[in-house]
Amino acid sequence: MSEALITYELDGPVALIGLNRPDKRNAINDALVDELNAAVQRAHEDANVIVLHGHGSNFCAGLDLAEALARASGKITPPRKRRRHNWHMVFDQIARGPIPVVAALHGAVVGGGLELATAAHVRVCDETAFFGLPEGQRGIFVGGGGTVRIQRVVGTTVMMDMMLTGRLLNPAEGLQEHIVRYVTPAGQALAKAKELAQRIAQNTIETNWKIVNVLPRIQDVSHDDGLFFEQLNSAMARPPEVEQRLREFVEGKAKPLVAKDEAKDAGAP
Ligand code: 1HE
Repeated sequence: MSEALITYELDGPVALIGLNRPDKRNAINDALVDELNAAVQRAHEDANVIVLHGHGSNFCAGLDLAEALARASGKITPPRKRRRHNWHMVFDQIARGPIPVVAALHGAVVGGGLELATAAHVRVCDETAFFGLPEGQRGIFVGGGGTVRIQRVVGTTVMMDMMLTGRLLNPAEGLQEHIVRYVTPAGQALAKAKELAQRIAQNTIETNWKIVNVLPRIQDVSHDDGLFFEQLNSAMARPPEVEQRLREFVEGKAKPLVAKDEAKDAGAP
């Protein structure tokens, strides 16, 4: 049997999902999308938080261009199930699934790799990372939700420039354009992502679900509707665990909040 294109590991409440095609720079082919889909579904059953990372020297080189060529030249036709497991559906399961996802990025984070990264909720990179959208150079277009998600993250001006000119962003620029929130020294993005995931896992499952599901939806509606949804969600039934957490705070027993400038501790400028 050939080696898995996706690795899956459970570390307490955190599922580690790794892109595992390092010899092809973790380029995304149909088989990898299917395995990613299965891993994400499994994590939704097993875990409270996902860490998404790449094996080898890059996070992800985007669409598998060799497979895309084979398809464009009629050498292969996509299997029927691709209609169900396409990029949009799988990336949406990451972005709007029940649990938060932290992405650990390094090396190439380009094309579909950047689309995948921006489906995650918190993104960390190390100083080897670079971000790009080389679709223009390849004669294709983004197809993994980038027009919706990347444009929201970096804004039209930056995405337009990246797509038209092929400009690559370095980690400092990635931080400036909100592609990442944390920059670490080389080789430490995964460790930082795991640390953040363990911290996120200490929140209640219900609040994490609301954060990753309510925030992006409120971004899509009007001011009035947003306030209405917010009210509905804050009024939703509170499990006993919430009462206990509120009591801990009121009685002075809650843990202090984490230092505000911790992004700087993580190596950010
Ligand atoms: C690939 C791919 C790939 C590498 N599809 N095989 N993505 C791109 O335009 C990025 C294309 N890749 C690169 O620019 C470079 O490979 C990297 C900068 C990512 C890494 O460079 P490097 O020097 O470490 O590796 P390499 O020697 O270029 O590649 C190593 C192998 O990986 C080589 O295969 P080999 O059999 O000759 O060893 C490459 O062919 C292979 N490889 N990247 C297929 N992408 C749904 S829409 C989304 C649209 C997009 O994602 S567009 C962006 C596509």
